[in-house]
Amino acid sequence: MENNVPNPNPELLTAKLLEADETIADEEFHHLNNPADGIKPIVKKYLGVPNHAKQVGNKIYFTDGDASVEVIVVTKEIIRVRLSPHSVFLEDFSYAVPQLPNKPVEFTLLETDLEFRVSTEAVNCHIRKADFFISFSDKDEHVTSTDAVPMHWEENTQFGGYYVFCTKTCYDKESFFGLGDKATELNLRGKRLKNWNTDAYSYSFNQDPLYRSIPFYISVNENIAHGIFFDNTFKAYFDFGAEDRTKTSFFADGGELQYYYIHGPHMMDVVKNYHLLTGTHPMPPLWALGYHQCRWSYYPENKVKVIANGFRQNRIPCDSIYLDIDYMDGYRCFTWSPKYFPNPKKMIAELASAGFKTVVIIDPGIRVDDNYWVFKEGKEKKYFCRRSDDYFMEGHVWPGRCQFPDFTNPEVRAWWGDLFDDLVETGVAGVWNDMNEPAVFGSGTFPDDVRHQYDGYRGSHRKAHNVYGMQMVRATYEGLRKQMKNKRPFTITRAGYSGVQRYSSVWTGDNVASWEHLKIGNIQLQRLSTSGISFCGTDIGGFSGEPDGELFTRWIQMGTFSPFMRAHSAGDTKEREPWSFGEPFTSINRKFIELRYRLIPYLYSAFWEHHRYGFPILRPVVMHEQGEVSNHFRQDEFTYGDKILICPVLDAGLQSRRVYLPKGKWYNWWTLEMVEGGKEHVVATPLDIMPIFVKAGSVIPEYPVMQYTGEREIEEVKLNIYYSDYEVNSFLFEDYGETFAYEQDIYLEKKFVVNGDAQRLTIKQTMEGLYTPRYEGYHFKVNGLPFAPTKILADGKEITEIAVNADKTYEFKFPKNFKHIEIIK
Ligand code: MIG
Repeated sequence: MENNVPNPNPELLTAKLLEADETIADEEFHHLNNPADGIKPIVKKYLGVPNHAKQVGNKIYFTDGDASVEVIVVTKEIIRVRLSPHSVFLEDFSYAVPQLPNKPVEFTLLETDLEFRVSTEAVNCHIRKADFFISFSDKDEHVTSTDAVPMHWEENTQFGGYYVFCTKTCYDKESFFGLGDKATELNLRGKRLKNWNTDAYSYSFNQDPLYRSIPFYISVNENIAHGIFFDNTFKAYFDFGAEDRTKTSFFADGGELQYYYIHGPHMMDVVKNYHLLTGTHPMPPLWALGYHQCRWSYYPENKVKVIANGFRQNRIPCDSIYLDIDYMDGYRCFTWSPKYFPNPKKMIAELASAGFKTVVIIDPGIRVDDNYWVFKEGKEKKYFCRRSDDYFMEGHVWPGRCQFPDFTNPEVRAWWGDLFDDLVETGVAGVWNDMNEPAVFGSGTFPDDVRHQYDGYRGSHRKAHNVYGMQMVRATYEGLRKQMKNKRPFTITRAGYSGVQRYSSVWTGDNVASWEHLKIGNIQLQRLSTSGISFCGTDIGGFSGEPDGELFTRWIQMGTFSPFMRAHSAGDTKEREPWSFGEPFTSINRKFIELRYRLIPYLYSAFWEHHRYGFPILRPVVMHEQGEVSNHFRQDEFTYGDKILICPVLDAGLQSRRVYLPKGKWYNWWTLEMVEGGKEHVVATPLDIMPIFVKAGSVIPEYPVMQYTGEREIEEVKLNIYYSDYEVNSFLFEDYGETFAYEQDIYLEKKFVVNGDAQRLTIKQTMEGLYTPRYEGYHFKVNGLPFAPTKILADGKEITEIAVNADKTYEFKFPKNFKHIEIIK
């Protein structure tokens, strides 16, 4: 094959890319830089000239005579591209995308003098004849993405396979988002990042890689967004104009060069289509949306009870308590310390009767101990990972010398899932998976040569490393789901790969009690949410180090609006409960945790929008207004669902701060003042206030404050209505909150439409679904009315009991099945 090298010197470019990365083996580095020293230089091969196109169903193959490119029309917005150096494609298998959407899509294949072109209703994929450049354009022929160098590869003489590279043009004003939990600015422009799951205790700003690998990014350029999902589990790199400001590259140490081009034009379309490929979170049990209290560790049993009592005595709502590694017997998974927890079933039952769910940690390392049944079974069944020369993969973690189940083996996953039967029987409601990068003391992780079954597709640890944690939590989730019958399990994991959201929530790992980390966490959660993982949270307060009362309270405030809300701290820190800092902190923490509980129906509805329709729960400002380039650099404000905008207070001693509001009208949650969006506002931020704004026209549902979800039967739901002079839709999702009945359509989806003018405000309700909530009525609170009402008509009947408040809000009640309310001047 002739190497076709259109770029003046792409060798050099790649050499530079490699040079900057210490993790590419030294030997190769040496080759690249000393091609004349007698060692055979690495040969980088480029796609040649496409001479041929062949269509097989929705797949089109192009070849230069030796190498081939496969283009699959997945949907009208999604095109998958795959390269094979010698035209032999691997069997299609992906942990991220269990199944490609398989609705037939209309497309055309066209050949001109210059190119081959695959077109759907929304996208064109161009394959240029001169040089095999692949580019994409929208239906107006506007090019959104184009190769800057043809796709290329290098043989890997040690493991087999290839190092694979794709380099695209990076446009002048192009911005980049996504990529999971990266602890850096929200906009990734100018960054070079790596995906390799890593236990990153006390990570710092810009430290990379961290715990998860999400090889998905979103580009926004000239108000058009597209996404690239590089579904490759090997150690992978992304360069967004860092090496060369005109180029964006993604490349990996092995596997196929395979990526999905996902067309926008809006970031939201890209995220929804990424979810179409990789799935969404299942509906969480309602209690998991409450406040969680964690610590390394609460033990013995009595300490756990003291903490639980502390919540009830302080009247601070809480739904769950976590048991970290010390609950086990010598850190052996699936055992209990007879000394600290002599009767776990009784303890868990007592906690449950006080409204607490118990969540326990489970690590992947299994202690090598022939008297320990889990080890014995795993050994007998050959379930532990082995090295390439067949000896077991051994490493030290908490229990001492350990072996590790190969979670990429479906039989091992089923076995692991069944191991939870005792824990479930004991009453455990949720499982926390830690150390599953996998982390090993000393060496960091497994050596590259460890073998994995990989669901029958075999591979070394190089291929399985980034999915190990995801497959562990998958085994956990599937096992729990089976054991808990029809109840929704709760799982949380530290490591993950794209698609992990189908099995778990995540937290951002071992952060630090510092203001800087509050800022990092704020960005990480927005980024996770736009990268497929909406059910996410940080260790509130910071895992290591000591927050003061102010930092802890500001963190609780932000955490109130994290889809997953949990305080956690390392074992060597001072007490870290919401009342540990005295007043005024305790009261403010209570006020915010209560707010969390009040807004549970709103969050739950946002969760449904996520689960069912693929919307992220947290949405950075750029997702609302991507056309405005200045918004590409805003990373403090975000919306929680689509109606509530939050701007956390991220510095000590701050009495006010600037908050940008997207265009439209907003209400200050605290003062009810109406403000115009499309600009920044200075907002007062005394310690008990965090800026919260509600979109005009919203209906925000609210539950009464309870000490835990389900403490009492809900008698009525409060609907906070915010006047608007244009039409706005809101949703409320309701169901049993703990079963999978929603999969059989047992739920209720309510839609509210609010619209007003100078004379009236109308609220309409429609609903769909098979569920009937038990409460009878709504308690309406109408905010921001520009007139004093003389009459309120509900389904034609006049409402006579109206409370008029000093702040010009109006309250009244009406049965929950209303269709039409009119508030008249
Ligand atoms: O080596 O289980 O990130 O949340 O408390 C430390 C003890 C292991 C790391 C987790 C942290 C957890 C801790 N774990």
